[in-house]
Amino acid sequence: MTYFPNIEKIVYEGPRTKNPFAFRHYNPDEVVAGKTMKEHLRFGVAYWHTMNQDGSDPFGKPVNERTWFGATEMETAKNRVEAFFEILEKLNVEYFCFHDVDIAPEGDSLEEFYRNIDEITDLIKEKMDATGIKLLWNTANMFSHPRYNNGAASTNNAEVYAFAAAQIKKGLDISKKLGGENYVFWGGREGYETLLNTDMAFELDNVARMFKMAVAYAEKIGHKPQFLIEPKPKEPSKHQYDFDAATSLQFIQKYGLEGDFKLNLEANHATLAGHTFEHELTVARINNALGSIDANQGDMLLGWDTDEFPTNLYDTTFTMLELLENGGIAPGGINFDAKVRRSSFAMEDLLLAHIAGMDTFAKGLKVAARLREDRFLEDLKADRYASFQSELGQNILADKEDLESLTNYALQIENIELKSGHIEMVKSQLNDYITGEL
Ligand code: XUL
Ligand code: CO
Repeated sequence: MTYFPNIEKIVYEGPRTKNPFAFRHYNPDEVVAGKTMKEHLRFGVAYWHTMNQDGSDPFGKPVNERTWFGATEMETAKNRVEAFFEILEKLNVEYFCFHDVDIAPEGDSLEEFYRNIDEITDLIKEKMDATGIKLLWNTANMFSHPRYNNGAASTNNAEVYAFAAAQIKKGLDISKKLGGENYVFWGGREGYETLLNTDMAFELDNVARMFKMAVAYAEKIGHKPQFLIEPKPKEPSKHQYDFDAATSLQFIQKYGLEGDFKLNLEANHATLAGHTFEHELTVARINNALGSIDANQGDMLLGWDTDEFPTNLYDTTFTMLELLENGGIAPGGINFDAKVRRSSFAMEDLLLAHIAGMDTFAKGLKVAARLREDRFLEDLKADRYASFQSELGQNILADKEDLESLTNYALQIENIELKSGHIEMVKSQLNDYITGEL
């Protein structure tokens, strides 16, 4: 059975190819900056956007043409696995990610949900074994069901808290079964609407308590994936507790979770928080917490999470600069948390959209590697901070100065010479790197 009979496995044909079902930049085994592109990029496909999106929006009915619907929900779920692995194989990606509810119907009870998950993960495991494709991360969807109206780990209802724990436990069991390399917590409903009825300290303590239970259970079953918190400032919660990288790091540090948790950063979540993605990546990197990324892009004119496929070369270049500076992203990866636009409703768009994202990242990697080879930003920064190479600067950095000694120095200064940053020139040179002229 094939769901994409007219599409062959996507291969690299170079930037001049006219074939839309070919990579123009992503050449998996090509070595860039000492590693293959495949090793650098560790691409993952998101089950939810690829297999579960129907193209509907608050104003319109489903539009996506999909051929995997069966007579029952379980039949559809099984067909989806089949189609999903065909997509993964044809795209030549190594990884995938899913929520529990993406892969199996919830049924009428927790037991039924567990049974469905077991049956579907058996199938997924077979496919993984046959293809060598691996699980980047899974997670529990603790935000769609009405029971999570007031949060999951931050709920006001102890029974809802128990239900969330049961979903996480199962999530870790299947992570073990499938050899998941990471496990993600995105707290869609972990936040609040108004402080009139919310005890913030109580809720945050409970979220940390849940995370610690997850770590303890992972240790108990002998399978400890890298745990990741995925920050997002708003939507669906008005005030989300994991607002951005800095807020999430403060939470991780307050509750002593540094050893077990890093961050899964998403581009569109960064822009919703009023940051560039590279800002978020840097905050995580300098705190040794850059775990994995959800690759997508937002729309400057819209105020919500549009989850578009990443096609902006500047953004992917800046992202890859950070990943290279981080020494790579493993055991994390680049997961396309992105969905095709409502107008891209054809089956083949699922492949074309991923090809676009993969090529944009591959090209961004090449540009970033060239920038690093030429020490373009390194030299720029070295020049900008050059005054700290002076005797005074070196003394400050060696903690040899204090307020009194610096005051004595300052009293002798007649004229401070400031240097121009020439930032417009820098941006123009960067354009030449992006267009390939430098
Ligand atoms: C929501 C989002 C999620 C997480 C996983 O904005 O990004 O899909 O990545 O729950
Ligand atoms: Co995400």
